[in-house]
Amino acid sequence: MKNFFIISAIVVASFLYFQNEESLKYKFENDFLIGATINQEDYQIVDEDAKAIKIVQKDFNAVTPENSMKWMHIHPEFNEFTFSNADKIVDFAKENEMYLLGHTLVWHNQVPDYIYNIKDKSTFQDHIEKHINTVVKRYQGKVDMWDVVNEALNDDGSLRKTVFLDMLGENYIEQAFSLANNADPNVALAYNDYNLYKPKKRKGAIRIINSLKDKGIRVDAVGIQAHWDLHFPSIKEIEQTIEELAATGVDVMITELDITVIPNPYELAGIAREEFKKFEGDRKWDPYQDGIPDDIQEKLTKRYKDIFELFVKHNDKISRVTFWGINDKYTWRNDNPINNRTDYPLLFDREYKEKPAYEALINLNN
Ligand code: 9MR
Repeated sequence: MKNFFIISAIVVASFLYFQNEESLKYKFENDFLIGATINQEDYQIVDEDAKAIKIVQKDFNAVTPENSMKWMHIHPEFNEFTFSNADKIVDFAKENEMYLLGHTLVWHNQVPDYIYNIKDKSTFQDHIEKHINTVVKRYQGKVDMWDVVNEALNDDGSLRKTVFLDMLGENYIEQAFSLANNADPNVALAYNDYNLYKPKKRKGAIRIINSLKDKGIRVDAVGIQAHWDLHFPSIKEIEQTIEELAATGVDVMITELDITVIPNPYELAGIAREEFKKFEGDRKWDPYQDGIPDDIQEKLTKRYKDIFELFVKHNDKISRVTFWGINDKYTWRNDNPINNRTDYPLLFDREYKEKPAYEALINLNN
């Protein structure tokens, strides 16, 4: 009998402990969903990076496949789909009752080469239809929202020249949303882009959303990617972005948040990817190889605090905030555009430990 009471007490105590466990998803449960990405390439789902997976389970209630659902991975050949990695993430989201974002159906990047060899417009048209139908239908009832079109705009608000624009003309965006809607009328549909704090680009996004709506084509959300740095964009610019996008009537989501702390090679913009090779290992572009200095850590912490205070203030407009990655070890920032750098953009460090920015968010007044 005595043992029974001791065991029951332990069970109740652990239940209470885990209920109160520090966790971003509980912290912001009345504000918005909190997401992270899971990558397929060399870790996490494939190699079962257990530590990263534990973090996702403890702190997050939304997940985005960082690469596995992109065209080149899921539809690598004209007549071939490879679903295995995406399926693993879909199963993971289901087992853990997480919101799942499908990323992404139509994007000019990470498309397989065969796409460029389709010369006939009607074949191209049929093919994009097949792609959207197959992928969306496969994950019907499992994916909560699709990034239907990703990064269709130039910074000046005009449409980016892509293979989709070339082959289908300006209304490829409408076509993509209609096809996604026909494939699954219940899944939410989003337009996703970066640099939306730039007024001209933001206008372009608003134009896309309004024109879809005017034509009676369903669009439910807009994704602000949020690959930002310690200073830009300003809180004021971010606020204006959230307010103006929300005024279109669609949900606003922060879809790819990370804050780089190392120099952004803006001045190198425009040079070819291979040319960045010569900067690899150069301290000028990679100053914190031995660790993040205290003052930079403090700046990062303050930056995250300021940004989340703003998100909480607009919790009536923002329904999800997703980080682009889990910890600093595997962020895309380490390899873009210069390979092998040491960046610190996320809330968990290279040892999977919570950073001061994490604590600042857990202690935020919301
Ligand atoms: O994080 C992704 C990285 O692993 C890929 O190599 C890269 C390829 O372009 O894409 C990264 O994710 C991008 C996302 O899909 C769309 N917005 C920008 C993200 C960072 O580049």
